Amino acid sequence: GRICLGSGLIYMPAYLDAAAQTALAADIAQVVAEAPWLQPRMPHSGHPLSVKMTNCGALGWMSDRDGGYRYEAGHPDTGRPWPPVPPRVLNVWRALADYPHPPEACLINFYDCKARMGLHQDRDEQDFSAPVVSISLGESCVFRYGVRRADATNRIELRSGDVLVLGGASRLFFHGVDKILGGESGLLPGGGRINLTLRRVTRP
Ligand code: MD3
Ligand code: FE
Repeated sequence: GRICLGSGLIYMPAYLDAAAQTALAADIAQVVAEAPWLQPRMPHSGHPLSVKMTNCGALGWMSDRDGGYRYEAGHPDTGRPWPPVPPRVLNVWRALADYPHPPEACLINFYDCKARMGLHQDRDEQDFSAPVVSISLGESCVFRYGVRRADATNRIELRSGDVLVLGGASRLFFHGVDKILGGESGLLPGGGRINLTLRRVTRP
């Protein structure tokens, strides 16, 4: 099913079946072996975010105390370029993004049972005309979004295999992850939740 939640936000519950989720989890494990998890930090304060992150694709999102939020072409510790986006991940973008160019960035977020992500906008990209495509794997979470920071927000539960497409006006919605829901997903060996966000960074 394809559920329109308004303003270009499309929710596709169970877009990936169990076999596709297993295959994607293996693809991501391979990326993480080449590009180990990073602890992102808030600009200026250096306060750590509760999620761990890594990337694949030409550009990867990162944040540290001195450099702030930005995209970089390689992993800060290994000095190597980010691994390529796995073909199975690119297929999801091709099928759903309705955008004639490939994504440049695939941010991989890892949430343990206590991690969360505060309400924010994604605006470190130069091109907001491209959608963001988000793929959820592992434990479920409570995802929250709203048009403006002060507005009433909507909550949906995102489960393993669900996909969101944030196009049109929803591209600049405020959003966050309130809570990881204790799980029986069993997809990820140590538990937890992984989210992939596919993005265009530069104008084509
Ligand atoms: C709504 N990640 O990495 S994905 C992020 O589950 C991020 O890890 C969350 O927010 C996560 O920036 C949410 C869903 C998502 C991604 C981008 C959006 C929702 C969005 C951009 C605009 C509006
Ligand atoms: Fe975001």
